[in-house]
Amino acid sequence: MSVGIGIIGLPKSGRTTVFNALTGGKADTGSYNPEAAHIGIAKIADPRLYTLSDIFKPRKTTPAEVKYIDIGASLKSLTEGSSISGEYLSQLSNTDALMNVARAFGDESVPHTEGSIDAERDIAAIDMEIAFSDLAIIERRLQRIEMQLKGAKADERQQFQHEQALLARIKEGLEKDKPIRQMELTAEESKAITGYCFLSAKPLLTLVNIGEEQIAEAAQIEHRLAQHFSGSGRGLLALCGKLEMELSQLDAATAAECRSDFGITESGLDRVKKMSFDLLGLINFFTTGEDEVKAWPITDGTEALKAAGKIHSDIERGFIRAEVIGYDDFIKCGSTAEGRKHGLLRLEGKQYRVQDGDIINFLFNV
Ligand SMILES: Nc1nc2c(ncn2[C@@H]2O[C@H](COP(=O)(O)OP(=O)(O)OP(=O)(O)O)[C@@H](O)[C@H]2O)c(=O)[nH]1
Ligand SMILES: [Mg+2]
Repeated sequence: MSVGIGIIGLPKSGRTTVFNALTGGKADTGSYNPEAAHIGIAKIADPRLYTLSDIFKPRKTTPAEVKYIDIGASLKSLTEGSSISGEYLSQLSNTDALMNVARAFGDESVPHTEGSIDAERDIAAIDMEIAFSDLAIIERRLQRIEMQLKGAKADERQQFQHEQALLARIKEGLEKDKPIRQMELTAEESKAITGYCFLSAKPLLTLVNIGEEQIAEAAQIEHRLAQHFSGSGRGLLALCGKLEMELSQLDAATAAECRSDFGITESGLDRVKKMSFDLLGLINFFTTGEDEVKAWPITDGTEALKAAGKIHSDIERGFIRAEVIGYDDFIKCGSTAEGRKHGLLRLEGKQYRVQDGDIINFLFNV
């Protein structure tokens, strides 16, 4: 199952436009349909994958994928609770990260609910909505614990009191504008709250949606806002959603030409995907062969046995060893056989911590 990123933001900030650009989707912009969230897949362009593909010339080349969900409804309306909100909120809760699209583009034909354009104000407003959503969950839970404590036995009591104290501490932090991702929780505490799927615990990418006429200032806008809205588990970048959506519908060569006309050197979408990937703490390992060259996204720190399980449960079950060569070593040697000769192809065990760019052949027996 691929990791998921939930797109949030104020109405008319360009969420669906950005969603279309990222996923090559063709969902209607300029109107929002409360009956259906848009779900799409973005392919993560890792240049190393294509280099490997040039070498192996496989029948199939498969990049890592990230799922994006454009909920449409506002977070505020979800927290306040209407009939459809439960389902949307749970879809959002089940994502691995959030992306807030904040409007910076000016366009008279698209009125802003606040009457003016102010990205900084809107980013802060969404931060607040995220905190409110978590506070609402905590409030409800604390009330329940209060009730449960009344009839609890001694051993249960202690457990409830533990949870009560932890939630009270988190609540206090949230009220002081500190999102959960920035709180210093122990591994045990983090584990204790995973079931709540708190939104402010998720990594957050803020995407500042600028207009075409602001492209020349993109780096400055980004720099200014990133000073306030980046940090651990949090990233910010500026791009023109409308232009990126249009470019995403062209073939690669024409898109690159248009990009250079605007003085843009790098695909804004690739930057978004790369930053999402990094914020999620993901790295790629590769498998190679005549049939398929494939990038496998895993959480940084994953051990070889679990990485094997990503490919197939049989490979995890029957794991013997992993033959590993780092991407740079492989490129230097030009082939696995040469790598072996130079002692750069290593045999690793179950607990080997897979590194970004590792090319792995799992040996297994079932
Ligand atoms: N000028 C300009 N217009 C944009 C840009 N990005 C989006 N828009 C326009 O803004 C309007 C809203 O864009 P959407 O992508 O539908 O925004 P949304 O947040 O999904 O909006 P709702 O779901 O309807 O709340 C559309 O008419 C877009 O064409 C941009 O970078 N520049
Ligand atoms: Mg929309």
